[in-house]
Amino acid sequence: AEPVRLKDYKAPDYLIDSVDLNVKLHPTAARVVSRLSIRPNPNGRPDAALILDGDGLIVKSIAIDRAAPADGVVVVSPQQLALANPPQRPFTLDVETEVNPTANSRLMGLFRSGSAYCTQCEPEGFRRITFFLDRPDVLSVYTVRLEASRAEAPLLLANGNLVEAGELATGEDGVARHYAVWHDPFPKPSYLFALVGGDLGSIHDAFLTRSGRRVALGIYVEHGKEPLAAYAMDSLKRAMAWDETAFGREYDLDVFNIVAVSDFNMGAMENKGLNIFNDKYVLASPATATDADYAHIEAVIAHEYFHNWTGNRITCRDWFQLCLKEGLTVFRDHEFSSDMRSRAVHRIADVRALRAAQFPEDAGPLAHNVRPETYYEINNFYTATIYEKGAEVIRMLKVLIGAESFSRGMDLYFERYDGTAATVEDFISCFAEASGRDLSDFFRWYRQSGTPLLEAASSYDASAGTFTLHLEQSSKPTPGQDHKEPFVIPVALGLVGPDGDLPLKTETDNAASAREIESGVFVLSTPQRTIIFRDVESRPALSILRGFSAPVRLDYAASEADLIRLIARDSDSFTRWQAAQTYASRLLTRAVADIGAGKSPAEDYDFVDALASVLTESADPAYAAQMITLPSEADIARDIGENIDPDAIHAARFGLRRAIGKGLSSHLHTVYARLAPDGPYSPDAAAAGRRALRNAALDLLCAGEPEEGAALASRQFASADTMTDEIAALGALAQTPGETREAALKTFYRRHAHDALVVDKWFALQAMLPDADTLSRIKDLTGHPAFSFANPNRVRSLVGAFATGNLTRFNAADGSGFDFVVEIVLCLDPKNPQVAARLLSAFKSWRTLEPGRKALAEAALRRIAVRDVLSADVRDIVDRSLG
Ligand code: HT7
Ligand code: ZN
Repeated sequence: AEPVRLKDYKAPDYLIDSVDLNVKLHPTAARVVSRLSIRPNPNGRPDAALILDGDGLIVKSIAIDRAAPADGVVVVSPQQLALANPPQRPFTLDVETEVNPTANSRLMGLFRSGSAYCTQCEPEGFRRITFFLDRPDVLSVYTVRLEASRAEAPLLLANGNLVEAGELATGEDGVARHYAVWHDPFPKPSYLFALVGGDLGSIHDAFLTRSGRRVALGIYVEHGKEPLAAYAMDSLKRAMAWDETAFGREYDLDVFNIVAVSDFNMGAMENKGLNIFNDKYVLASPATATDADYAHIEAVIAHEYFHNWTGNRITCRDWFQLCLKEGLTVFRDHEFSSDMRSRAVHRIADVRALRAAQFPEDAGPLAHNVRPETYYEINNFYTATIYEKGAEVIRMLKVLIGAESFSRGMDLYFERYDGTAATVEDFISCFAEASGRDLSDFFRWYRQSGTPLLEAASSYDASAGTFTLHLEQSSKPTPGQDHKEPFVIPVALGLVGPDGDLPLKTETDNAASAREIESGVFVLSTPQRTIIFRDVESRPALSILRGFSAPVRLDYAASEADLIRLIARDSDSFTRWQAAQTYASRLLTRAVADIGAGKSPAEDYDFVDALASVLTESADPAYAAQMITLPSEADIARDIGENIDPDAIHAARFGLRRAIGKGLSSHLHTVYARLAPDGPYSPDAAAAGRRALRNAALDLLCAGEPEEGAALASRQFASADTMTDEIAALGALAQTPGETREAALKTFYRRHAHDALVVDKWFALQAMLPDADTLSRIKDLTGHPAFSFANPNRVRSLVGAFATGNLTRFNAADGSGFDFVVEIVLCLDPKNPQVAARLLSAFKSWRTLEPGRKALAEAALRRIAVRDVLSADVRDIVDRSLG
C-alpha cells in the first residue's frame, strides 16, 4: 500500500454544511439515518467525483434530494459511497446504514462498553457509523436525534445542547422507546462527533463563566460509583477557571458532559461538549486511587477540556497537523498542573516521562517528526513524539520569544483561526508576527526527527578570571533523514559558586549578544558556539539546561565535585535534581561495566552523603522524593545506549539502592517516622509529597535492610488507609520472593477484587516483578477471572506493564518475553488492532540490546512480519520496527 503524504494534501472537493443524524440504538442492529447538506467547495476541483468514506457499513437506503437515485448514479461498498457526477449545486444526500455495536471489538465507531452505547470517532471512526467525508477539514453543524429503549438507555447524550426529548409510542415488540435531540451550533469535523446511550448514574454541578453564562456540568458513571467522580468534577471546574485566566478562553456551550466507560482504547476523548473517558481517569477515592492517579485525573480532565479551544474551535487541517492540537494541549495541561501543584516537581516528572517514552522513540526505528510527512496508519501516530515532544517544542518557543510575545501569539492564533482547520505553519506564523522574529529555522523542530546531542566543554582560567564554555550540537540520522540542519536550541544556564549563583558577565563587544548571555538563555542555532564569561573569581560549577530548556541529550563531563555542589546549591530546581541523576547514572554505568567484567562495583560515599543533606535540608518532601529516586532501569539503558544487558543493569541498580538504603538508614528511618500520616486525607500536592517521600524512604530501606524494611512494609500494608500507601507497601514487600509476598498479594486481591481498576494495579505489580518465574505468573494471570483480552485496561496493566515496565523479563536472554508479547499481539490483532499495535511498539529499542537478545527480538518481530493477514496498524509498526 502507498502511504498518505502531506505534500499530496488537497482541499476537499465538496463541503458538508450540516449533518442530521437519526440514530436508533439497538444492541446488534443500530440504524443510522443521515441527511447531509452537501455543496461543491469553491476551492475544490469542479465536477470531481464525491467519494464518502465508510468502514464495514451495511446500506439500507439512499436518496439524493429526497428521491431514489437512478441506477448507477451511486456506487456503494462497505468501504465507500461514490457519486461519479454529483450535482454541482447544494444538494442533500440521505443514507440509511446499519451497524452492530455489540460486535465492535475495535472500540472505534459505535460500540458497547458494558450495556452502554458509546462512540469513538478520532481519527477515522465516524466512517464506521455512516458514510462521510471523514477528514478533519470538513466542518459541519450537527443535529442528532437519538432513539432507544427507555429501559435499556434512559440516558441519551450527544454533542452540543439538548433541544428536545420525549416518549415514543410503545412498538409492536412491547418496548417503550424514547428520544432526545441534540444540536451543536459549532461547526466541527466528524472526529469530534459523539453519542452515548445507557443507564448510568451521574453527578451534576455548574460553572459560571467570566462573562456570566451558566454552564451545566455532568459526569456520568456506572451506578453506585457517583461519589468517585467528585475529584474529576472539581478538576473540571478548576480547569475551566484556569483557561479563562491563563489563556483568556471561555467555554461556549450551555452544557459540558463527561461520560466514563470501562472499555476504551486510550485515556479520553475531547468530543465537543461530550467528552468520553476511560473510567481510569475519572474514578477516584483515597482507598482506591494513588496520588499519581489523582494527578492523572486532574491532568486528563483538564487536557480534554482545553481541547475545546485547541483542537475543537481551532482544529487540524489534516492528520499530519496532529501536534497542532495535541502538543499544544499537552503544553496547556502541563502548565495547568504546574499551577495547581509544585512547578519544580511537575517539571521533573514531565521530563522523566519524556525521556522514558519519547527519547527511545526518537532514537529507534519508529522515530518520526513532530509534524510527520507520511503515514500508513494514522492510529499509530498518537505517540509521545506528537504529544510530549510537541509540547516541549512549544515550551521552547516560549523560552525563545519570551512570555509576553508568546501570550500575544496565542491570542492572535485564537482570533485568526477560530472556526477553521489550521496547520502548524499557521500556528507558528502567529508567534513570528507577535515577536517580530523569523522562526523559519525554529520550524526544524517540526521537520526533523531525533533528539539532538548537546555537547558542552568548559575551561577555567584563574589568572584571567574567565570561564569558557564551548557548545556543540549534532544529530544522528533517523529513518529517512540522513542529514539534519542545526536545531535552534535555547540553552538556559547559570554558573554556581560555593555560595550559589554567580552574576553572568561576558566578554563580547556585541551588546545584543551580551544581553542574551546575561539573561541566562543562549540560543544555539549553529553547529557550535563559544561563550566567555568574565569576572569569575573561582572555578564555577556549570548549571546547564536549566528547567530542561530544550529536549536534547546533554553530554557534559562535570566533575563529581561540581555535581555535589549543584546538588547542594543550584538555584534551579531542575538542574539540581539533574545533578543527582547524573551522579547516580555515572555510578550505575560504571557498576554495569564492572558487573559485565565480573567485578563487584565500587562504593561511593560522597553521593550518599549528598543525599543525606537533601533529606535533612529539603523543605519540600515531594522534591526530596524526586531527589532520592534513582534513574530507572530504562533510564540507565538509555544512558548506556548500546549493547544493553538488562540483567547487569538490574543488578547495578539494586546494588546502589542497597548501598543508599544502608548508608542512609538512620535518615530514612527518621523521615519514615516523621512523615507518618496525620489528620484527614487530602489529595493535594503537599500531602501527596509527604506520602511520596515516606514511600521512597521505605523502598530504599527495604533494599538496604531487607528484614527491618519488610517489617515496616508489612505494618504499613496492614494499616494503610490510602491506596498510595497500600500499593507502596505491597511493592516494597514484593521485592523479596517468598511466602510474605504471596500472602500480601492474596490479601490485596481479596480486599479489592470488586474493583477492576485496583485489580489492574495488582496485575501490573506482578507483571513488573524481576523474578525468573514472572512470565509463567503472567501466563497464569491471563486465565484469571478478572482478566480479559477484550478490555484494553486489563491488557495494558498485565501485558503492557510487562513489555514496557519489566526490562529484565521482557528482554529475557532466552527470548521468552519477546515470544510471549508477539503471541499476544497476534491474538489481539484481529479484535483490536489499535491496542495490538501499541503493544508491539514496546520493541522500539530492540536494536540497542546485546547481540544475543537483539537476534531473538528480531526473530520474534519477523514472525509477525511474515504473516499474510495483519491489520494495517500492526503491519505498519512491524515493518517500521524492522526497517
Ligand atoms: N484526541 C484523543 C486521541 C485519540 C483517542 C482517544 C480515545 C480512543 C481512541 C483515540 N484515538 C485518538 C485523545 C486526546 O489526546 O486528547
Ligand atoms: Zn489530546
